[in-house]
Amino acid sequence: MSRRKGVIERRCRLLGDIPRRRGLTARELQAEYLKPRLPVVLQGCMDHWPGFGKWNLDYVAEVHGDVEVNVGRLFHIERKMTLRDYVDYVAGWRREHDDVLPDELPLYADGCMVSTLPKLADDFQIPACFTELDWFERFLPRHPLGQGYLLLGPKGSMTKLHIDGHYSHAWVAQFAGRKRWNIVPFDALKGFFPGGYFDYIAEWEGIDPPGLEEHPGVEEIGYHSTVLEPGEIIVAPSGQFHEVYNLDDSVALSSNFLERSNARKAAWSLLLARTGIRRAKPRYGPF
Ligand SMILES: O=C(O)CCC(=O)C(=O)O
Ligand SMILES: [Fe+2]
Repeated sequence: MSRRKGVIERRCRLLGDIPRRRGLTARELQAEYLKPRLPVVLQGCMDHWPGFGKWNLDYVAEVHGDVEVNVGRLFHIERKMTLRDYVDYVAGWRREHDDVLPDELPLYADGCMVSTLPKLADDFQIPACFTELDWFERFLPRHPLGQGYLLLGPKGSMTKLHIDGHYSHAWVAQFAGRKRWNIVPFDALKGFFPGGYFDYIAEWEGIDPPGLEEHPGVEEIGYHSTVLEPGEIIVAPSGQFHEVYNLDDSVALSSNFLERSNARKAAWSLLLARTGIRRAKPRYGPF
């Protein structure tokens, strides 16, 4: 089956896989990965979650079929559908496009706040290495970026190159299916954004940097890549561009967090957005 490849995977230089760690403490995560801004895959955190091995598209539709979710492509919300209708849509799309992916992307339900799905609430426990560090929970418990989101999509759905809002760190826990993750640090691409990070999230979120594809130095830009397997959690620290492809029908849970090493920049970013001086457009809505 043909597979889509984003601008990073097509044009940049693969540096290697993303390391896997088991039993990492909050302090180790902070010192070895968050502070130096290095991605990592955590293994073993989901082994005892009741939802791991149980959550898949059919299960979500079975327990919360009537809940309406936004669906769209490439960060543009196109409409609302019930989870039952969305899962039917996915099955239909997969029947039609099992072997060869069409140019058109399938609809992706990638912003479904998990708090709207109470029957899933007891099926996971956010790992202590995040909760012990997280400042959203402590200072902005209702901020949308700190909430958990379910990402549901068929094989062939994707998230275009982007960076997460307000200098936040992101984690994504994979329940079903696999995802290809390609990651490049902001510094490697900052030449494309004369206004810096804030301009990117304000103006360019989800859009491949203009000119990157044809840029003469593009082959020198290094990226890390991995296939995230069910039961694994990837951590993308603040300022990491990522493009993500669902290699199978996929169910994942994602959230963002702040801690000592990104909180100061995040606080400025949140403040500027709040005052309207700079208008950030992080991916999950108007905040
Ligand atoms: O899994 C995906 O499609 C993208 C996830 C992502 O970019 C995130 O949660 O920050
Ligand atoms: Fe992201």
